Amino acid sequence: MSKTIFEKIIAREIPGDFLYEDDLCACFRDINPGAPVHLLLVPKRLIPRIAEAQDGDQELLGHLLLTARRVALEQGLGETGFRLVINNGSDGGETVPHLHIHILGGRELDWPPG
Ligand code: IU
Repeated sequence: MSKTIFEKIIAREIPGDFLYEDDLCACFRDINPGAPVHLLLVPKRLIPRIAEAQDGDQELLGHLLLTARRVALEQGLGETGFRLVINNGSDGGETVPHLHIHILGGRELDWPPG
């Protein structure tokens, strides 16, 4: 199966602006930022979308959330706030079929989304 664009970024086959990486996940800047801070946190093991996660992924999913929290705080978003977003499937606006958490902040974000 061909690699997803995020697998290629994580493998350094195409460039990425990394802020964090460990054995399970990596965080890099979104190439088309929708906010002053717009990061993507991606598990290294491919899960196409949250709807396809399994019970056995509980530890990984918990790690992703806690890592998203830590990166957001490191980016100075703790005081003003931030948003974590997971898009799932076509109606959800998912364009890259590799689970990722958007970390958004640095301005007041609209709600509800379009
Ligand atoms: P989505 O939730 O699947 O729509 O988010 C995919 C994001 O990946 C989107 O915000 C893109 O701007 C971003 N992205 C990227 O950062 N680098 C890339 O090479 C590609 C997409 I393709």
